[in-house]
Amino acid sequence: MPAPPSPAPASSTATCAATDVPDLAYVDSDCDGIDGTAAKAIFVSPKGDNANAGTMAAPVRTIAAGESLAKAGGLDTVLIAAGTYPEAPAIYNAISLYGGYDPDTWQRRADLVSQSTGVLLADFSAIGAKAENITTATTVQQLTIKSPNALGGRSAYGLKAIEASRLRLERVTIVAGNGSKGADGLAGGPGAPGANGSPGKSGSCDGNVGGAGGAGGAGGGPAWAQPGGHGGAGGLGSSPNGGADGLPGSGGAIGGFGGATGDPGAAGGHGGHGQFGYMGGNGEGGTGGSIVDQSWRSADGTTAQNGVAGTSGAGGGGGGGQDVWANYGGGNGGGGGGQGGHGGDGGSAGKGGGGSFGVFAVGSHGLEIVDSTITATAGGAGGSGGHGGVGGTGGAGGPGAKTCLGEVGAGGNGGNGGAGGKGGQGGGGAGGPSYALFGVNGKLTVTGGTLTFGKPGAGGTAGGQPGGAGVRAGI
Ligand SMILES: [Ca+2]
Ligand SMILES: [Ca+2]
Ligand SMILES: [Ca+2]
Repeated sequence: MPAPPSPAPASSTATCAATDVPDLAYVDSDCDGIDGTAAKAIFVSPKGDNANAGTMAAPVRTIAAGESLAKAGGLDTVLIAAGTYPEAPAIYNAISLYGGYDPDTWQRRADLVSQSTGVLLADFSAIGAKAENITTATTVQQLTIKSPNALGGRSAYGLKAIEASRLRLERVTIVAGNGSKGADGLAGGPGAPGANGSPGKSGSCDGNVGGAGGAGGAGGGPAWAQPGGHGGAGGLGSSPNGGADGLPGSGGAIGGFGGATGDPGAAGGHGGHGQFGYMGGNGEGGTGGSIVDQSWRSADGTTAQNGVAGTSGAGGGGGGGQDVWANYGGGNGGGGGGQGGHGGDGGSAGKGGGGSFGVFAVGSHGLEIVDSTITATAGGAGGSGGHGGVGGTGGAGGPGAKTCLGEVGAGGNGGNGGAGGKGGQGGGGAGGPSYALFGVNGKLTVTGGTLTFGKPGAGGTAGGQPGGAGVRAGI
């Protein structure tokens, strides 16, 4: 019969376990000198070098390098000494991150801060850390994660969690930077001015030939404001008909009546003026936003309407001829009406402002947040819509001719075109929101800790709505 095994010494092996997971009581359960198992972890320190092997004696410098070594070595633990890391950690499935270690002794304390500063991405959004596809239990413990402020109307995310259902945050501090103001819309261009009416042609004292009416102002192509009315021709002394009436303008301006034949012939009437165009409608302001490519996009405003063109002036009437036999005179031509000014272009829309999100989660059902401090700061304001362009001035009516007025009638002046209307102001963008926790398609579990949100961004003029704000929304 074999002898019974001798009892283990009471001092050491009885209290040492086979494994040691880093925990918030910092218990060195396997008695290897640190909280955690030194032989099965990668070490990261501000005093490290990425050419090192990542051991306790030879740590690496960056969290990313530590994670690479853990992956390559089939390890699941990265221990991070106190200090600052200018990076945005990617949190990988089944590789846990533990901060709060003394960089010299690798002892762990509550007052030691291991902090990453985050980065600004190429699209100008800011991110502190990103966890994606976490399907196996993965822990981030005693780490401080910050993001810089976003730029270019983009959002700042402390932690972006995409399908990170098995992620557990313990005593983590997350601070998202400010969302950025949305871009203002561009001002609309001014409307082109209307063309002037042409002067009437001169009549004659004795020639019995009336002057032609001036052409109405025209220009800018078929989509443009209607041309002014043509001026009436001067009458013949040998005819009882008198000068011709000017043609009406586009908006109903009445042409000047032709002057009667006589001695002297009567003057033609002036053409009526066109009307002012009216202002284009403002664009609509943005409200709320949506998730696009796993990021927040506050709603933009819409572009404003263009101003409406002014209407054109009518032509002046032709002057009457002189009806004295053998001394007949031809009346003077009326001036053409001026063209209406084109409307100013509407201003373009303001863009939505960026939000500030402590944790932004998409499809992360079951993500746990324990005794952590999550802070969102200010959302960016929505951009203002661009102002509308001024309307073009109306073309001037052409003057009627005024030759030999002792014998024949003057041509009437053409009416002026109306000025174009101003373009509307573009709609303002929605303000960026501020939420400590925000997301879709998932449900987070929060135990203890502190959740704080900041001031949401104001809506841009005209009509943009402010962003939402709160401790948590959607998750
Ligand atoms: Ca432990
Ligand atoms: Ca240990
Ligand atoms: Ca005459």
